[in-house]
Amino acid sequence: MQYVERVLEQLKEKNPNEPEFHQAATEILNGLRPVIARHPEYERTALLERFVEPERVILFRVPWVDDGGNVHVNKGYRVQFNSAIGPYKGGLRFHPSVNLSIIKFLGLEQILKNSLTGLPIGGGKGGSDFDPKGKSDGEVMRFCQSFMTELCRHIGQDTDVPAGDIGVGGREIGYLFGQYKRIMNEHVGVLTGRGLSYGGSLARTEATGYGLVYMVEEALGCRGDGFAGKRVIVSGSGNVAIYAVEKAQALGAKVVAMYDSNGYVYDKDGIRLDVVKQIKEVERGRIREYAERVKGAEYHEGCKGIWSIPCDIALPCATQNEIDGGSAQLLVKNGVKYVGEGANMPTTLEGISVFQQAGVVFLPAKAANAGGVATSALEMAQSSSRLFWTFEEVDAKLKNIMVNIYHNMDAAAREYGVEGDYVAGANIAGFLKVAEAMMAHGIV
Ligand code: NDP
Ligand code: 2IT
Repeated sequence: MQYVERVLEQLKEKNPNEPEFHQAATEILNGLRPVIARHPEYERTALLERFVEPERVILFRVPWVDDGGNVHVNKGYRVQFNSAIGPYKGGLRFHPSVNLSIIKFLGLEQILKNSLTGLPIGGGKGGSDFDPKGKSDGEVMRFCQSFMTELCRHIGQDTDVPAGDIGVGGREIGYLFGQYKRIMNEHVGVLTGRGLSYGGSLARTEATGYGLVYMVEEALGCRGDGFAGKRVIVSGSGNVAIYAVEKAQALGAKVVAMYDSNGYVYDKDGIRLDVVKQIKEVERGRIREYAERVKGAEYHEGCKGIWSIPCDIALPCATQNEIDGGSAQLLVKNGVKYVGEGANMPTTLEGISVFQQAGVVFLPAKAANAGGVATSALEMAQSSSRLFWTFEEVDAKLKNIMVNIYHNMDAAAREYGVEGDYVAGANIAGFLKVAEAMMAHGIV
């Protein structure tokens, strides 16, 4: 049996009931076939077997007390996946769906994404099945304090540097940081996405969404095109989605739809982002309220219908597997030309193949959403030098990184005989550096 098949088979056997992890590993290892063919030493040193096995998995109890005095217990996770090229780096997700499979798929993706940024960061991910939705600030604070009371012994500015992800934004990072500082007695860059008053970086809030649009802009530009006048759909209405809309609109696109987990809004006149920000960032409300406030806008229950709206560019920015094969076919039928993944693994394997077969320019998550973690690494650089850069400086570095990632994955795809296949190109370009470092370190 071929090496890639054997590793995937063993992975499924050893890690049953982890469908998201299987999916991410399948996508990655399939993309790496041309690399494996050129490097027989990888099989001899069981490089892929080591690559898909986390260096460390930490599972812990998170007890906390709600406002009514009731005691709750959640699960806490930190998967320290790969530290070959730098300290573990990756977000924390607080969402009721969180389980080991989801954290492992995110961690595996993160290794290659972080490598693609060109900055010295390894891969990790963590989180909890805690749901911040509907909780008071006090409840969220007590949960974060309990979570960090255990996590603090496993992380550090040179060991593992968490950040935000779904359900973890500025508020949560503040509470987590406060508890870390209190227990460890050190004010260091152990988390990124920090507030500007305590060591955060300008443009980190905007970075993932802006970075996504910078990459799509580069892909458009290389084909003699641009965002101006394009119809765009952005799924989600959280951090990544909001700043993707902001930058796409600034470049002249018309964003016509967004959603949250209850349903989507369609605004034929173009989404009014000030209204979305007020609902989501200030009031922590639901997207349905948009249609109550903006004349001519429609609200539809359920998420899937968003993909039936005709568009030129689709930017899935909510969660994994939000575009399945059927939704991809609908998008293609309605004329989509570019798909840029803001969320992690938002397209199923079937969906990816539908897009690629139809000639859609498909920009995979680990490349297209790398702007967030890249700017986190810029935050780490600023913290350790005790110097802070202007918004314009950080934004210019971010743009440069996104353009470089685009060209690196494009070049890797060409070099390995899969021109235009950016899924393979991103996997290859990200993997080569990690593999080289792992080979240099011996069997560890
Ligand atoms: P937020 O929590 O800010 O927003 C998440 C958005 O996605 C919300 O609108 C949420 O709706 C929606 N959503 C979540 N789960 C589902 C679901 N099961 N079905 C439909 N909608 C859902 O998170 P982020 O914007 O930070 O993250 C979004 C995606 O981007 C994730 O995949 C994350 O991993 C990825 N990402 C984030 C980065 C960052 O810097 N923040 C960096 C790179 C990738 P609701 O409010 O109803 O739950
Ligand atoms: O998926 C991701 O890249 C993130 N959630 C951001 C991670 C980070 O460390 O900034």
